[in-house]
Amino acid sequence: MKSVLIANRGEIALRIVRACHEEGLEAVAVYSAADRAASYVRAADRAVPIGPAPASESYLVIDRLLQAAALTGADGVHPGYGFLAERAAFAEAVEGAGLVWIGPPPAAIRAMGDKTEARRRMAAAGVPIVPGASAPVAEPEAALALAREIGFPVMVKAAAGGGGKGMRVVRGAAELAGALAAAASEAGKAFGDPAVYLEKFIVAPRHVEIQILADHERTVHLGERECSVQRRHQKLVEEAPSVAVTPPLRAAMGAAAVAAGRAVGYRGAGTCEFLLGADGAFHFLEMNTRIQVEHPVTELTYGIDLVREQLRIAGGLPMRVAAGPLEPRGWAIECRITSEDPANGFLPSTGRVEYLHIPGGPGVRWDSAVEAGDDVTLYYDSLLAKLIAWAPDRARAIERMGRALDELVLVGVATTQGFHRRLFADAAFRAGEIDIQFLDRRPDLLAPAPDPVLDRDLAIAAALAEDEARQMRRPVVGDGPTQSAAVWARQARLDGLR
Ligand code: MV4
Repeated sequence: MKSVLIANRGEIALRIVRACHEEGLEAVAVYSAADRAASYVRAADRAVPIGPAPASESYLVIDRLLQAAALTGADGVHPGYGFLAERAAFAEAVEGAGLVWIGPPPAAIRAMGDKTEARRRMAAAGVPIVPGASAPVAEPEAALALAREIGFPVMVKAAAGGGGKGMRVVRGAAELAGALAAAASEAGKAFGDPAVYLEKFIVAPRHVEIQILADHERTVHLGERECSVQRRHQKLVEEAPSVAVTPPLRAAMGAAAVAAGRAVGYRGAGTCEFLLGADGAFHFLEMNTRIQVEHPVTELTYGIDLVREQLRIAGGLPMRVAAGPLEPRGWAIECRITSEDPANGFLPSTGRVEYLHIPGGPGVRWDSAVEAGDDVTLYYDSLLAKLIAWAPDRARAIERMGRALDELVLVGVATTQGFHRRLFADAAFRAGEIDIQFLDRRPDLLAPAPDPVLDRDLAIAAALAEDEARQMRRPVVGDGPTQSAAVWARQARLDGLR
């Protein structure tokens, strides 16, 4: 492999460009009309336009991506995350075109994409799954019998699902038929497959996931990431390791994730998601057959560049991971800085990034392709940047993140920065008392507290700025020999204030 086409955009495209360059590979970017001036495009060695702004007409069009590879002579394709990353048909099309697919075998993607098949395969491999059924159920009578066997509360889930769509909690028999119909209808619309199945509902668990890496010889795990701080299935903060995972639990969950990978013939980087109960019991939820957004916290605690390893493995090289048990070193935390407005129910915000000051200094990593002058639109997901802090322990990683959040200045669009500052100052978060319902209990963290003093100061600043802008707009009259020095001086002072 000499040249990699990156079938993605934004921060992950830039992340892959960087890994390609360190591996001595050429990087080929693709871009929609909305991304033609993007930094990741300039960072690549070649770049190919693939269509208009909507992803359905650009980043999701398999033929255009393969044409871009043919045009540039790229011989590998990295899908990043999102878009086509977990479409087995795309992996097959890439391989069918004689290119190297930088991802797991299509059969592994397919096995894990069907949630009931994944459950059957995991159970057979000895991976603990959530108690429940591993075949779809359609009839309310059959579902009721199953639910009574499992015990309420149960969860109705889409067989083709994942990520929270087509999911319903059912607390008693009376709600079951309605939930079954609602979940099936939602699943049909979202995935083109109305099949649903039942699981025991696990109350207030943590979301803990295990990173695995597999080459042609070995399958290893790189410990856990704690991803419980989320809102409506959108992760906001991830950390490694987890306060809830002891070394023996890490070994057990790691062994389960390695068994999961082996059971489907996995290769490359992948992640097994688990629910971890307060009692320390863990249950396999699903496997993500891609590099994930939150991969940097694993990189920083295990000293491994996951994207470079993906490139090596796809190229047939062995992964550069020591034999024998690996251990996390220190603590890493990631904040997802998105263009969502906490003051407005996390509604996506748009606009131009007018000014950007990027945090730096010891232990701080900034993964982003956003720069001042960029327009933030509604065409793609709202992730602007990942701010990652590493330190020898969790308390210091939190201090460091607080400091980095203080340094960050992003003007022009509303972001989640303020939410993150409140979170990192919060006693419960600092004590590690988090589970997947944490933010449901803490609306106070989600929205900024009203601050009359700040509002007054902002009103004064806005009035002064408006007054200044008016003065700037007033034409300077009397230009020519009669122009007085005082007018020139005044104009110069106003220009200097601009
Ligand atoms: C669950 C669950 C509780 N019990 N399954 C959410 C998305 C999908 N990946 C699976 N999800 C869940 N499945 C059982 N049997 C709770 C969730 C869940 C969740 C899981 C991980 C991270 C955040 C979550 C938020 C709400 C619900």
